[in-house]
Amino acid sequence: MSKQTIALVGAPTDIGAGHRGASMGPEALRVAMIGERLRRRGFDVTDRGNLHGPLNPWQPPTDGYRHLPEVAAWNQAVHEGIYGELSQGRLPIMLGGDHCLAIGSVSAVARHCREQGRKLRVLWLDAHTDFNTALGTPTGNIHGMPVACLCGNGPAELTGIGGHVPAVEPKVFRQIGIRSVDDPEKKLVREAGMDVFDMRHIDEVGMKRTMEEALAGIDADTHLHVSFDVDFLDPSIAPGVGTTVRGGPNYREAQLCMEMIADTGRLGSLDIVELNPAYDKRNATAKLAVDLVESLFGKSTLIR
Ligand code: B3U
Ligand code: MN
Ligand code: MN
Repeated sequence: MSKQTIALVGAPTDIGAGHRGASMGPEALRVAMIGERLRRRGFDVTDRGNLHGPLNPWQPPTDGYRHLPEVAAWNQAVHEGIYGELSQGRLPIMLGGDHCLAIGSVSAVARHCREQGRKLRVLWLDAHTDFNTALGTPTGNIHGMPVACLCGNGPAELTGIGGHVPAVEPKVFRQIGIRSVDDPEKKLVREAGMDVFDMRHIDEVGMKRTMEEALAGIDADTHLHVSFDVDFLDPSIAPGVGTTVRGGPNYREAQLCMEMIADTGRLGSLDIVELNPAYDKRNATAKLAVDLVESLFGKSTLIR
């Protein structure tokens, strides 16, 4: 069998975030040698460079959304970029950028799966459920809304990306690491029947059982997409994000999470988002993210 080709696709923007700096994420991941590390693991890695989109005008929200036209333009570019890589048989890694960009990437993966007749499972590793709408958002920041938009609850400019509304059903998601949800958002998450493995659950049953539950039902026909918001991690190990929330997975829990995903052999695409070098310490969070991505792609300390 020929080597699996991984395509790195940079999306250098903080257009959906409440803090500036996630736009520097792709370069920080490159500096942390994401390409070389994966190549060393035996993958054929091509860096496709960066996508392009509008500058961040840094305006207040209008009608509950900040930068809606610019967010739509970026997501259109991400959708096309990621869909193109999947169509070529490559495994895309989107180097974000803030989490609003998952509207483009996940809709592209969903479109690819529909065309290939494959099932989709999305693991949403995050401190937040990102299920806000214009009515409930405390900020207007669209990085708090991508899951809602993907499920068809959002403005037409975003729900329509990829041409299939909704892009996905709530049941494809498994959200892991959740510990910050706004009250109106909580109600929507409950109504949608979203599968949420929050930190309370991880504390009670442990990461091993949590991941067994989140990965249950995955088979040879499943495309697994991982949307890795770096604020998933505890801020003591990952300070380089805009919105830190304490009480996240520690280093060992995060490694186990990635290793158990790798063990399925079904990983088909990945987002790395919300890495913010402006808040980082000597690129430590980028290095940690790359370390975890290596585990996600099969690096293991197992001797047995
Ligand atoms: N739920 C809050 C905060 C937030 C969501 N995602 C991030 N922050 N990164 C909001 O603004 O929607
Ligand atoms: Mn997020
Ligand atoms: Mn988050």
